[in-house]
Amino acid sequence: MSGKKPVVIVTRKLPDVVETRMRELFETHLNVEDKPMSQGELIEAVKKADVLVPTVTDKIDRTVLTQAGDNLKLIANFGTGVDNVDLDTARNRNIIVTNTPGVLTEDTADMTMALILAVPRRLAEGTAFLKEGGAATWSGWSPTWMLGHRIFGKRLGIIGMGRIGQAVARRAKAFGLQIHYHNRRRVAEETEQELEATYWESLDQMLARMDIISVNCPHTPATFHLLSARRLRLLKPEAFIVNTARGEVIDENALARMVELEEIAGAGLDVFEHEPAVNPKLLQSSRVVVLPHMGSATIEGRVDMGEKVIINIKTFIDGHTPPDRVHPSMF
Ligand code: 8YV
Repeated sequence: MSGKKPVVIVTRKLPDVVETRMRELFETHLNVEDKPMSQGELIEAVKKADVLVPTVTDKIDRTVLTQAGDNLKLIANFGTGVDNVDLDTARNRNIIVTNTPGVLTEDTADMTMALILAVPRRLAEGTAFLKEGGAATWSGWSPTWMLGHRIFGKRLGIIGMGRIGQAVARRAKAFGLQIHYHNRRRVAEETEQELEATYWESLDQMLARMDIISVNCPHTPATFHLLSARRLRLLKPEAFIVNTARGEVIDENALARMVELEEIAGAGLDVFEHEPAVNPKLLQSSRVVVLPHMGSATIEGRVDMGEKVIINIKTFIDGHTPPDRVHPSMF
């Protein structure tokens, strides 16, 4: 790559300021129409790119990677989760993978907290009532109408106590929730003390005792359907579940069935198992608040993510280890 600008193929439209800077630095191929690429188009891209910049909507699987040209040396993912990339095949082919950790932590934690508030307090139902005809017939305040559930004092069980999980815990603590968590590893004692967090080695035992569950772990082979039908049944029928991580962590069909049978009080979902498809049972239920994968969707967050992608590419091109290099063992 010496001398020549590297060919960087970006699979989706990124914020203007990010695209402009990328064009200054690299021979950048943009996707100005923002149409998600097919697997065939991704294969064409990896054949000619030195660097690929994919997003969560691109499956950079074994089939794609085994057809990559020898020039493909870096996959600079625009996103923190790298479950869209086959990390083992990338490593075997000496392709470095980077992600964008840290810069979307606070935005994603805000969205998680928004769902923790929205579902028990029936925010979406109230809005829908007024906007979808109810304003004309509403007879005014009533002492027993639209009652939700208090969150103050309730038990929040966080699955995955990494950066985002901890940022959720900080917010939830300020709202008077009691913090519980399950994680592969127990977090540092100071962190537990700061968050007044109780560690549960057994996920099953934690699930059975929580009022609200928040999923904040990455999707990996080990966390696929971590919340299986069996585990979902451990939840109290009055419990709520919130997921801003990855849909694949929950058995979505099992959850949809429980929602339908009213075996769970409600759910707040920003992510789905088969995105962009959403189980119709979840869409139909007034107990479920659904968002179209908006956790990190702030202009500030997306520009910061772009900046991280640029730094990772530039550092790599300059012959150094990119700051956000991902190793399969991290996930
Ligand atoms: C990103 C996300 O916007 O970073 C992540 O892991 O889930 C999203 O918020 C998306 O992944 C972009 O690729």
